[in-house]
Amino acid sequence: MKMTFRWYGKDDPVTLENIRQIPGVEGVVTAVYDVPPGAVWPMDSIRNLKADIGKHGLSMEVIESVPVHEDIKLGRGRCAEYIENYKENIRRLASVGVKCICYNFMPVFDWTRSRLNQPLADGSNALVYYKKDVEQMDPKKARLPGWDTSYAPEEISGLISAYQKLGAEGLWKNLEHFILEIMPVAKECDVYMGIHPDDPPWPVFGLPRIITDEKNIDRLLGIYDDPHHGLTLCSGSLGCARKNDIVRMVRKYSAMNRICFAHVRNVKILEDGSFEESSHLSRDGSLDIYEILKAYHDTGFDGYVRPDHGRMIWGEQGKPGYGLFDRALGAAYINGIWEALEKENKDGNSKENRF
Ligand code: DNO
Repeated sequence: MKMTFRWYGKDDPVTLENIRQIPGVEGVVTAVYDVPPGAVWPMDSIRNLKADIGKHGLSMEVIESVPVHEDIKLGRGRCAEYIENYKENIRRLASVGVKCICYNFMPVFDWTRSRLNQPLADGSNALVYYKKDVEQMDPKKARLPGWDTSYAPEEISGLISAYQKLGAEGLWKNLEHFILEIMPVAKECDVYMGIHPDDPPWPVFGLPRIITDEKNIDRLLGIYDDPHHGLTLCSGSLGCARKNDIVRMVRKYSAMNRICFAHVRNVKILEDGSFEESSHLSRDGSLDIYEILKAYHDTGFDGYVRPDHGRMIWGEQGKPGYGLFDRALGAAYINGIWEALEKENKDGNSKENRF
């Protein structure tokens, strides 16, 4: 397991100096942020990013994300050109030593929450998804930080109706086309592509969502049978649906070598199926983080891991979900469990390391 930490580049209030001081963190997970979705990333930007990170003693082996343009997901417009650009980005990133790329195939909106700073009982603030709020939300007006802000409200309505027409099967068809196009390039470059599950894993605002459960993940992996075509297994995204047994999924897909990147976080599922993001600690949420990490350990997981969203604690102001303190506590907690697992199982697993 290689511990990493997400960093949003020079504008991130969390600095590389901060990240370097978190015990056990070897690398950052980042992206070139000033290029619109679909475009080729300038080689200079990629090299400068890597150099900056390297100066701080950290590696840049994971990119999150290379965004997939809506034309690719909708199979229309400049889809073919954007797919070629995507391949070029894979080649460029591989040329500087990137080994894993995270992406998602969610229509229009990435992760969706209804409140970004809901006070919890302990006085911290967290991201929450209250079903009642979401029913009242107008996706054309709301703006959340995970969402691509390059669309005007009029464009959003058009996109929403295009996806409603496309439906889930249409989206599958376009995902299959995308995977079959990019995977031979990724394989040749020895880059592991890890698709991020839909967050939350159910349709939102009437838009189809397909990377949602074990059945669909089996279907997804069947599209191209190679470990380079894999998952960013996000425990909190899949885990906010009660039907998903995360420990079982980790055990299964990690044993198959189909997880290249692990996002570890906890969520507390409420009675009506709403959820609040909690601290990483097992007892604070609905997921058993010890059992999840044990499943990774038992299956010889050698991929990248990062603590995921944190609450805002100790008065920190920052990017929702991505402050320093609570995520650093998450990293320390994961490190602690992992060390215990390593020491209790000294014989380890004899799998060959990929990374
Ligand atoms: C949320 C993140 C996601 C993820 C993308 C991957 O905090 O995990 O936004 O980066 O879905 O493309």
